[in-house]
Amino acid sequence: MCKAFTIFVVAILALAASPAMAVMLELTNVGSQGTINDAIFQQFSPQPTGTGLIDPFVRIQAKKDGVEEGYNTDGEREFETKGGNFTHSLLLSAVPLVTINSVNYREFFLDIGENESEEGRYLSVDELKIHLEAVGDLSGYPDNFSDSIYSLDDGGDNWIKLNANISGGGNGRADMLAYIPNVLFTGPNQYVYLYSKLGVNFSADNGPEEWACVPEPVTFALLGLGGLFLRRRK
Ligand SMILES: [Ca+2]
Ligand SMILES: [Ca+2]
Ligand SMILES: [Ca+2]
Ligand SMILES: [Ca+2]
Repeated sequence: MCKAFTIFVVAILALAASPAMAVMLELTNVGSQGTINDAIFQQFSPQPTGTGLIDPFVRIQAKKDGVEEGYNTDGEREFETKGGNFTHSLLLSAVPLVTINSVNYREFFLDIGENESEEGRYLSVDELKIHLEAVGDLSGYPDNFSDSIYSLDDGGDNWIKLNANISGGGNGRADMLAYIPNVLFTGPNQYVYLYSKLGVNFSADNGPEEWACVPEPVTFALLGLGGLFLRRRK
């Protein structure tokens, strides 16, 4: 009896000491959404007429299928970050501010391009970190960077599962919206750096992945938010 009680107490203590449970957010159905560390993530398929509206600020693509990571900068491109016009510095003023249920968020789009096979269509967003810095050409990640203002993995190894086929599989149409609480974007630094790592849980393949912002003013009525209109503020 005494031994059983001891085992019970040890089990309770072990449970209390274990790290917070990791979250796997599944955005594999139309309009599905969820929250990780106060940021809202939502599956989103824009109308194809949106071509030209989206302005990518970082393009990431693995050389071979697998894991890829990168971030936007005007400086040296690291990891699997691609050069050219699709990767550049980003000022906070260029990131749309939207209000959802009376809370202000900064809005980002992710456009993934995956092969359409049964397994290939899936892609995981395994890390997402946002930093604010004084200049737009930093490199040497993460040593030369300030602490992140947002991290997907605060509190556990969280990740997001995407299904590229909902938006047609390829590039040119966004797959996910990310809403990061605006209250986190404080301080004098105006350059936004978005670091992400994809493909750990579900492999990256086929075309590149791109994070983007949509120039204001645009108004969307989003599925999955109960038809709620998101007001873009000037
Ligand atoms: Ca896509
Ligand atoms: Ca894949
Ligand atoms: Ca993670
Ligand atoms: Ca891809």
